[in-house]
Amino acid sequence: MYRVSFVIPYENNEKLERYASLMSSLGYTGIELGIKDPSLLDPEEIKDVISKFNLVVPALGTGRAFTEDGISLSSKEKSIRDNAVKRLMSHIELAEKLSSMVIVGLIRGNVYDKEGINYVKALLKDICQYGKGKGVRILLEPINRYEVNWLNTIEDAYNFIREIDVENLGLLIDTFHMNIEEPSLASSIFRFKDLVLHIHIADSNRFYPGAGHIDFKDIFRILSSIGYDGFISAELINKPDIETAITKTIRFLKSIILL
Ligand code: LER
Ligand code: MN
Repeated sequence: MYRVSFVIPYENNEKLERYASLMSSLGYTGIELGIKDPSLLDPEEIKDVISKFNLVVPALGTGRAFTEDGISLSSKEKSIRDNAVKRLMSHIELAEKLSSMVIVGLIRGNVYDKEGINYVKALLKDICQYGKGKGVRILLEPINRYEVNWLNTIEDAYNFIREIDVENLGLLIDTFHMNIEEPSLASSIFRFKDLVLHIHIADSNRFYPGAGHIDFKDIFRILSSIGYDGFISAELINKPDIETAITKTIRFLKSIILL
């Protein structure tokens, strides 16, 4: 039995309620939120909507801080790095209230030299310590080379986590990125299983599962063999529209696994 969630970029409570209602009626148990700046939101209002539909928020996405506000942990400018830390701390504060994990994906930024890598290493360690004090786990996500220029493979992210050496930092693996970067999706999951805390699914074209050529049956076989008990969270290009993507995803999953 897997718990399934769907990633939505949070815009307002009205839309959140609409998507939460649809997801809950279809059998989702989680809704993952991509939030640009949590300090601008009322956590209690979000909590109310989520619990009304018996959903939980397995993870909070932070990438919009990079794509929309241009802030990153690797920036050469100290004020931008400080902003990235501040932003991630506010994600952690919201995550504490929602019992979520916090994703560090694009917000790490691109690196061009050793200095950039060292900034991220030191700041991520601080962020993890802050999360630890609040009982929040942090997820480092390997992302494909066309979106960010380092930590593209699971192996690279795994080794980086080992170097940082804090207990509340794990891996978020994403089938879309894996399809570009990994030699074999199933073997990579198996090799790095001890740090896998969360999974994003999308098909090879980033549309809903079943729309491309990723072998999801093979992925679920390996997840079952390693005893993965986290969420399966769909993060998609929502075409032709989000309602269709939400519906087709869970229909496909129900056709290949027990939900
Ligand atoms: C974030 O989870 C991700 O996978 C990136 O591709 C940014 O969208
Ligand atoms: Mn992802």
